[in-house]
Amino acid sequence: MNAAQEFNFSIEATKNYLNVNYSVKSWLFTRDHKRIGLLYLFSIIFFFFIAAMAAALMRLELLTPEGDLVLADTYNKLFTIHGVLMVWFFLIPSIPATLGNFVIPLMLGARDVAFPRINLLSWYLFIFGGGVTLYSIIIGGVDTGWTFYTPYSSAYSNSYVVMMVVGVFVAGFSSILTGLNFIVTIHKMRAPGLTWMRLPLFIWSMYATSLILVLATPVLAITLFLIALERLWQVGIFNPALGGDPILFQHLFWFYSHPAVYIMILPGMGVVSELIACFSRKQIFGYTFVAFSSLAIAVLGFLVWGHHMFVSGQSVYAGMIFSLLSFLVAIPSAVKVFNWTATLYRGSISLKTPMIYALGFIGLFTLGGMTGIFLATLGVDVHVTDTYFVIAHFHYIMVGGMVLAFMGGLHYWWPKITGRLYPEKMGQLSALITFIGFNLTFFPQFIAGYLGMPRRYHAYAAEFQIYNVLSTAGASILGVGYVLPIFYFLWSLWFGKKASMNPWDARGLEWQTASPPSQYNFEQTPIVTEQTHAYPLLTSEKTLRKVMHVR
Ligand code: HEM
Ligand SMILES: [Cu+2]
Repeated sequence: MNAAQEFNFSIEATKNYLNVNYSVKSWLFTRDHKRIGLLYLFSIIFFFFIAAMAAALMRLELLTPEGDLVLADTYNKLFTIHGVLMVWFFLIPSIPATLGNFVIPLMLGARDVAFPRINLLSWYLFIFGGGVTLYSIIIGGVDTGWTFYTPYSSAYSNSYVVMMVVGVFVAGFSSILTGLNFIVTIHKMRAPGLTWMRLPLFIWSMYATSLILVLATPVLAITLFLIALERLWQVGIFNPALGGDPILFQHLFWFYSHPAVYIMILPGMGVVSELIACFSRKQIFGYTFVAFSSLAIAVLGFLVWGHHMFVSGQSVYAGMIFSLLSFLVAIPSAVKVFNWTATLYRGSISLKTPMIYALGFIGLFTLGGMTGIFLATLGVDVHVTDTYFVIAHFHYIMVGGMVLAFMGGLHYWWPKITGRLYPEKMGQLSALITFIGFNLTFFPQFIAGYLGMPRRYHAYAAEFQIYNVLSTAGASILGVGYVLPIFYFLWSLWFGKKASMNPWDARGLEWQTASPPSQYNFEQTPIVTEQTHAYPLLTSEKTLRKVMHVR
């Protein structure tokens, strides 16, 4: 950068979306997608830490085989708090509502999302739903688990099920509105020249995610509504005593909740595609395949819900079909993993913090996915269903996959969001601590589960203690990995180096505006002439020498 540019840049940097106005009101009534993204960021971090406290208490209880720390009933409430908050108030909104809100318009070269006011409304619905859910916990808690299985939840559980269900119901509308907003934004607000086949892969993944959000969430809303109906007015829907069918609940619930796991993982895959391209300085291998595999996952995701019901008493033939269909989802997922690997091959790789998270994602997601194939195999699932094997599997996908991608994305876009650089060494260190802590926490659970340790109990047979001690030790390390970034991110806000427009030398329109961006993102609407991840084939003499095998 020459002096004139530097000067220009510093003038631009004085007025941006963060400091155009400071009042609380300007934040609470903002229609700026970037500020709304930040509002979501604070909110989901808040919910994450409450849910993590519940997890910490559970892991402490499970340190010893006896139930000596909390009562069985309290334990049930803890895993309900943990599951409900993690799934509905952290995982589902995490990448779409925070990073997605922030970067989608920037990546498209747009001023904002299509419906800025609805975007703000989504956040209020989310907060209201979260508030109601927290209130149901404070006044007594719920012990049904996050799945609210009937007829326990609708007839027997002596707790605040209806209130918690209302909280989740309201938050669902926030999801639907966010999905609609993104779909319209991606269709209508792309900069001139930004054709579908030039879109960043993150946008493709958010598009597929939004389709699921819009199509699946209403089913959840109806299901929760039916629970309330049965519980409050004894309308026979799920309770056999009233002429209902509990299996119906499971069908409805999983028809939403299986696709919901793709709401969690697809955005993660989108982030990882961006990171792999940027930090190996290559176009993603097989761009079109990676883009369409997101859509394939979204579509297939609607056909496999019955793999959660192999032991529910559904027809054996249904079980066999669901088992087969579940294997099919492995294909588009594997396409992505293979294509990322092919991208890395002979790339000019730099192991910056976001890249470490991305590589961690690939490893853990692959392990989580492969154990998913075990669970999709009807006969194997009958053996490990409701054991810690399942807990390990979904934590590998959701925590090892999604949370790592979220952290990777947050580090990657942090300079854009705040205009500051975080301390790189600290970032690398916490990524490493997270990776190690994660594996120590959840790998032993595969073994414990395979050997038969059941889930959702506050006490267990003494033979499983060794795995639980390892797991609790791992959880403490993992906790350090999660807490460290909060400190250095805060530190960077005051003491971090000022970030330039494009500190990673990354591709994509979001890097062609100031860090942090001005209120309306771009001074002029950018015009796009090439694909987003198109890195020049060879970046430096060093790479050239490496590729040509010259020393
Ligand atoms: C911080 C590390 C974490 C630890 C130590 C942890 C620990 C646990 C434990 C002990 C259970 C209960 C298992 C049982 O008895 O059935 C559980 C369940 C669960 N966890 Fe985590 N967890 C962690 C992070 C997460 C995260 C980040 C998510 C989501 C993003 C998550 C999602 C869930 C879900 C959905 C359940 C199922 C709850 C249920 O059985 O109803 N966990 N976790
Ligand atoms: Cu599933």
